[in-house]
Amino acid sequence: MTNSDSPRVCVLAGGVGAARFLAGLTQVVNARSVTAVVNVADDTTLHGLHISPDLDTVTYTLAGEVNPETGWGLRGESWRTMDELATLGGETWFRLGDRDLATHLYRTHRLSEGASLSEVTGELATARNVDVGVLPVTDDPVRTMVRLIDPGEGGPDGDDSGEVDFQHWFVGLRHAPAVSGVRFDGAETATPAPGVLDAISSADVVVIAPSNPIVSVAPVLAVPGVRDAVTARRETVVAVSPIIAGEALKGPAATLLAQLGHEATVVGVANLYAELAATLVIDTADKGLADGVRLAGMEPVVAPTVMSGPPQAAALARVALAAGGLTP
Ligand code: FO1
Repeated sequence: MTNSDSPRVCVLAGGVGAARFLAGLTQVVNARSVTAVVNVADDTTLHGLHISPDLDTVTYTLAGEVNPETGWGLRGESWRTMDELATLGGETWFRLGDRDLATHLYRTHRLSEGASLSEVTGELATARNVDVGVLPVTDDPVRTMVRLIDPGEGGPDGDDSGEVDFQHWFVGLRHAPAVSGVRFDGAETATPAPGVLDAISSADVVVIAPSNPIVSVAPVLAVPGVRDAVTARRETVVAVSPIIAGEALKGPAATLLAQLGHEATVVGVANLYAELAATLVIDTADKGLADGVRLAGMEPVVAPTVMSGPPQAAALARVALAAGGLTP
């Protein structure tokens, strides 16, 4: 398919689930007509390096270089730098592989030269021959802060506020402590990165990827202008539920939904997305909840949603596009 006759698709993306969906989508439509608008609120600074886990997960997956076991990081990774750092007594709780480190060195250096995060992201994607447009939702710093119900004595990292940044909770504390709230520090004053609002408005279909609604999709929508741009074209916005039979395939989405007072089912997801998207793709395991989704204000489309491999991811992409009125 040439670029000109390929439908334009914009995907609001978090990490692993979104990356697999995008890889499926590029089997169905021309990669050059796809734009991923990616969460940056998981970004963190370690060893003086700017780390953007979701941007890297999307880019590595589309490049065919992602570690297939973890879904993040690079395949064929080695850990000599981490081993050496451990010998020095350095911080090794967040594992940065030797190959992966090159990305963080490159990004941090270019940012220090004055390049924007979106420019650097484009350079990293081009270097890996990724044709999908990979855009951070914003070039400004936005960080997910997680409030813990019981931060323990003195709180995590000696901070008695009870709040930690996303990676300290997710990786450092293995997302074990219960959560009473999340906020997206910096979101109110952030502006969408160049091309983000246009990608959302001009796409034939917008897909909200099967990512965590609370800590992956919400921080994308929290950047001023993004939610409005999505809502304005609601009829051709399709969300794919990351919750299947009350569980997330990966990560703490179901637990977080429940802890923050939402129903940890496709109906809970529909309650969160009804204002933004006309259609919710739910797994066949949840077909009994289709009426509940409809009552929440979204049209349910029942299909297999587990992306166990490239054919399943491509099939899910086809379902999402058809739900948005496209038949590629
Ligand atoms: N996840 C882990 O569970 N442990 C890690 O040590 C870890 C390191 C890491 C390094 C680079 C990167 O891009 C991602 C990494 N992740 C790690 C994954 C990441 O924390 C989360 O999967 C995402 O932020 C959630 O979308």
